[in-house]
Formats: sequence, structure tokens, C-alpha cells
Amino acid sequence: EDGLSGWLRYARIKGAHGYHNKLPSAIVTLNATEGLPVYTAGQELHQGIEGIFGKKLELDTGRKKGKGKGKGQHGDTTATVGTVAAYVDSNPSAASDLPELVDDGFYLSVSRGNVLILGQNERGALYGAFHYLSLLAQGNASDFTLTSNPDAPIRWVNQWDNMQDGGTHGSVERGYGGDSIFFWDGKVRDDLSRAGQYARLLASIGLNAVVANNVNADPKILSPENMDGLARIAAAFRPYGVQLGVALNFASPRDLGGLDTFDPLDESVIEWWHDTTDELYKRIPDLAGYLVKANSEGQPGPMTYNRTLADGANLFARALQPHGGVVLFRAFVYDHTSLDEDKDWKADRANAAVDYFDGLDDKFEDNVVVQIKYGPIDFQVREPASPLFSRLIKTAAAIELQVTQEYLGQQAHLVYLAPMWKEILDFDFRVDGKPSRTADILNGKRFNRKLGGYAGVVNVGTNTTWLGSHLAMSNLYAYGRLAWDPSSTSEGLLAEWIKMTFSDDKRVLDVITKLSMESWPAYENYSGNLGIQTLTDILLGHYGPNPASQDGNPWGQWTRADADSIGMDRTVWNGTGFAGQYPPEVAARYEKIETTPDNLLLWFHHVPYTHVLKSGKTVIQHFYDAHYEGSAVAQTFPRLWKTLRGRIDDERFEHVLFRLEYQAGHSLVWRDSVNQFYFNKSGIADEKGRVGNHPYRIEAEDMKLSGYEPYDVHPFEAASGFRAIV
Ligand code: BDP
Repeated sequence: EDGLSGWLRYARIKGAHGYHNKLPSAIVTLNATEGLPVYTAGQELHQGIEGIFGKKLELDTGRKKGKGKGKGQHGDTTATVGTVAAYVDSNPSAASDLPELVDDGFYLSVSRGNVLILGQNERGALYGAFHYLSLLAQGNASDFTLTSNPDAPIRWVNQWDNMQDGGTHGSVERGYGGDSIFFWDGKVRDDLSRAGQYARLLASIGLNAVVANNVNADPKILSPENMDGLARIAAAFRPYGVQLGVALNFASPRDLGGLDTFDPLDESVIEWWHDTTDELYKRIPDLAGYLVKANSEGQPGPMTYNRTLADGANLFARALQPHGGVVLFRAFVYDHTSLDEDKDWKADRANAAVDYFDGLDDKFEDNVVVQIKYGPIDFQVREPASPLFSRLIKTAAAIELQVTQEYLGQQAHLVYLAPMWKEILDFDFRVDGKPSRTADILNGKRFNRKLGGYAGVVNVGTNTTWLGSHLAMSNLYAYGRLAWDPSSTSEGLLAEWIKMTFSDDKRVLDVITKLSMESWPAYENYSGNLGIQTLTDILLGHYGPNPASQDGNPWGQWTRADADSIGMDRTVWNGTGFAGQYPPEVAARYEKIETTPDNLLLWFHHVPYTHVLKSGKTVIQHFYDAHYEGSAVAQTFPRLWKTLRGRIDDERFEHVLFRLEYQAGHSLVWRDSVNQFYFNKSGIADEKGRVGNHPYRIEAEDMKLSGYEPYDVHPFEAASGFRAIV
């Protein structure tokens, strides 16, 4: 059990034989073409039912037409899978009984072993097959009918895979699961079998497109040779109905095409993008579209030529229109070099997205989707929902979530993210005083838009665990399932994933559920609470604790901590004005300390350490207590996990245990670093006498050392006594 098949293990369930009479005895695929999703659906059903129950079904892929509702010519029961169109073709009278399906939707009916799986398109049929198999894998073979439509059409994955040669062969930016499964040495890999396996996992949770190359895009991705390579990736995805998207470098016409400009309004540039897009579609007729990061973190963009972001996005949108593609244009636009809080204390990176998109709402082509990170800064442990969701009324929007846990422990810490994502998706912006949940803005319902949805930064790698940790895969599973149905519950998704990935053993279910559901609150408590964000090292790794690095640099978030007070004043009356970017009801709530929830207090307000929270504690005591509480929870993780020994295969048991033990230890480093740092700043002692006081510790530097030397640690708070050995 090395994790490679993720939740699609099709492992034999308990009492498998007892289910045999509830299962079909044959599978019929309607109008199946090898290499396309309906054909794949037949193969999956065959493989799945054999794996889960040990029953080998007859598989009939040659059938052109369906027969009767779920009944085949095979005597007894049949699983029929195909598109609605193929089914109705042979059963015209059945048309009126079938429910309304939108693109990618499916209808599933199970009745005493007769199974009918119909997709609105081929992809939908495959989704229906995977859904049926997921129920079977969880031991549910009962009769039911279900109509399932995706909540939103855009359900993409962004990989941040580099393709450069030189020192970064196949590296993945912010990837913690090994090298790129797509690129090596500046080219697309010859062996793309992992790309196919990845697409299979993604299709099983309803995800329909992958941008394989990094948003910090290399213009070489569009060289003829690499376009051929991209076509091979698209071919590896196609059996699973996953489409390929491509991330673009805005300066490609100059840097690859040899033009002397990349001005989006220049005729030669427009022509270059049209020709290049046509070239791509010649090779990949079902290309999903483009992803563009422009004028951000050093990337080129339209503003280089004093053009607007809409001019930039429309350039690609128009080139894509004849082919039906869409452009995901990122709202993560900010100019880090111009933010210098020493010179301008009102500078606030949180304001950037709304400021840059101001006045552009009616300027975008219809096939532009603005892709917005869930919070206004950058994938932090706690952020308010980005106000830009409430500011684009005519323009379609997608939310960018991050499965790869860049600031959230990087797969070395277990942090189950569905509860955090759901808080953002359920957030009500109260646009025009009416209910305006993020999820309803994304699916287009609130503002009457056709496009919109979800983009997840996933960053899997060649490691057989995909993400570097078995338990981190629950985040990928939850991401896909929430993009399909944001009303799914965090616990419900977890239970499905645990049963398929590990087992339906009650103890396994209880323990992994407990660990996972406690993990985000614990991480928030030991890494950075009250809205102060994740106090990681901000410049480099985004990993371990380094609260000092959060202040005084233009890249960073700002804690604005001094000897007496802490927090970022983002009010309109006295701060950076960010609170005023929300619709009035929400803005008024965040403007005042009394109505701002404690967990966002320091995001919106600058207060003395002695400020008393709604809980009755002071800010500083809350810091101390929370860091102790969070790390105490992490201490329980390995102990709990150990109770599963023998209930999970040894390979995964040991792999997870190693990480949980590491997390328990690292949570102490977090606890002590952050507490020590604010104790030093504020000079206010911990009421419980814990901070800075570790009488039970034996310091390594005090021991007799052989082959080791003591040294001063930087940042000082990362080691007790400020010293360590090397
Ligand atoms: C930051 C990452 C950086 C990405 C950037 C982005 O540190 O690697 O390139 O976001 O989303 O969080 O463009």
C-alpha cells in the first residue's frame, strides 16, 4: 500500500460475497470509443466490482445501443453506462422519464442489480460510474436513484510544475511530493503514465481540467516541441474527461516569438496570440483554455504598457473564442516592490486585488473568469473571504484554494482544510443587503452568470503518496467534492475518503476523523491566531516559525507588533481602509472591534496586548494559551494513531506515524518560538508561568559535546536559550 491508487483502491470489503446478488452480472457501455470516458467507465466498473467483491462481470463494449431500462441481453442484471443521447437514441420513450442534467451531470439508478448510469456527456457518464463505485467501496449496494449536477462548470486543478532545465529539472514550486509528473529537463516527460493515473483520481471526484505548468510560466512552454508534448499530456488525460489548460507568460510574443513588444493592444502581438492559440488547438482540439498570472511578483503583464488588466485578459479571451476556450485570469496582482510600510504605513497588500480590478467589471469578455485566492493575502491559516468576490458582478469568478499546504505545514503537518474552505464558501457578503454566499457567487446563481467555479493548487509529484503524505490526500478529495457540491459536509467527505482509502473499521474511522477535524484549529492555535495569520518565515520557505520576518518587508503580511500593541489596522476611519472594500453591512461589522470576531481581530485592528477579548482573556494571554493548547492537541496525534496499529497496513501506518510524531515535535517549536517572541516584545509574563521557563529541559549546548559546536540561532526565538548545536 504505497498510496498510488489514492482512494481508488477497490479493496475487497468485508462480507463481499454476500453482496453478489445485489450486483449486476454484466456491464454494457453505449457507443463507447476506446480512449474516451464512456469506455473508461466500463473498464472502471469491471475492475472496481472485481476488486471490491471478487465478482468478474462480463463487459460488452461493442454495443451500439442500449436496451430497456438497465436490462441487457445477458439474462439477468446489467449495468448500462453511456450518455443520455445514446440511451434515448435506442429508447426514445424513456426520454420523458429522465431528469434535467447540466454539462457533466449524471443520472444513476440502482434497482436489484440493474444499474443505469447516464451522463449528460461522456464525462458525466464516467462521473456516474465513479459515484456508483464509491458507494460500493463503502459497502453500500442498496437501491436508489440519484440525479447529480455539478454546482459550477469550472472545476480545475493548477499544478505549479516548472519545466526549466539547469538546476530545477522537473521541480514543482511549493510542491512537497517529489518531482513533476509532467516535465523534465525543459520538456514534457516521455513517460506520462502518472499523468493518466492523476487524471483518473481527479475524474473520480468530478474535477475536469488541469493546468500542468506553473503560473510563473516559462515562455518555452509554447515552443513547437513543447506544444507536441502538451498534446501528449492532453491525450493521457482524455480517457478520463480531464482537459488540459496552459499557463502563459505574458511576454511570450517578445521572449519566444521574437517581437519587440508584448503590448496587448499591438496588432502583431494580437496576431501572435491568435496564431499560437490556433496552433495549440490544432494539436489539442479539446484544450480547456489558459491561466494567466500577470503583473504580479515580477511577472510581465498589460500594465507594463499602461494597459488595464482587462486589456490583458481579453487578448487571450478573443484568441480562445473561436475554439470555445476560457481564460482564467488571476486576481493575485500586487506589486511588492512599491509597498514599503516604513514610507507609507497605509500600504496594504490586502487592498491590491480590489484596487487593481476597480472599474473593470464591465470590461471583460464573456469567456474570462477572474481567479481569486480565497483570502486577500495568500493562503494563510485564517483570512477573511476576499472582498473581490463581492465586487465583480458581471465578471465570472473562480475561487483559488490551495491543496498543497504552502503556509499550512507543507504536508509534514496534518491540516485538514475542508472546514476552512467551507467557512469561506459559506461566507455571506450581503451584496445589496441580500444573501450572497461565496459559493452562490461562484456558481453564477447570485449574479446570473454562466461561468465560474473552482481552481485548486494541488502540486502533486512523483512520490507514490502524490502529495508527500497519505493523510494530505483528504484535502484533494475534499477539494474536488466541494467543487462539485459545496454543501457537502467536512465530516461526511472525510468519512467517504477514510472508508475508501483505509477501511470502514469503526476505530479507523473515528481516529482519522478526530485527528483531521482537530487539525486545522490546532495548527491555527500553535502557528498564529486571532487573525495574525501563519507566522511562518515569510521570505523563503513559508514553513517554520519566524514572526519577526512578518514585519518590515514589502512582501510580507504585517503584524505591526511593537512593545505595546499588535495587529494591522485595516479600518476605514484610522487604518488602511481594507474593511471598506466589503459591502456596507460586512464593512460595518469589520470596522468595529466589538463586532469583529475574535478570530479576525488582529487582521482588522491594532490593539494593546492587554486588550480584553470577547472570551475575557487578554490578547497576549490568549496567544500564550492558544499556543499551548494547539500543541497539546498535536501531542495527542501520534498516540491516537498508534491505536490503529494492525488495523491499517504497516506501510502506511509507519509513514503516517513518522509524520505525526514530527508534527507533535514541531508544534512545540512553533509554540515556544511564537510565545517567546511576543514575550520578548511585550515584556508581559504568562499568567501560568510557562513561557520562557523550561526547567525540565536539558539544553544540548550545555552537554559535553563531541563533534558538535554551539551556535547562536537566528531567529533567536526558534531555540530555547537562543542557542543550538551544529
Ligand atoms: C505565493 C507562492 C508563490 C506563487 C504565488 C502565486 O509563494 O510560489 O508563485 O503565491 O500564487 O503564495 O502566484
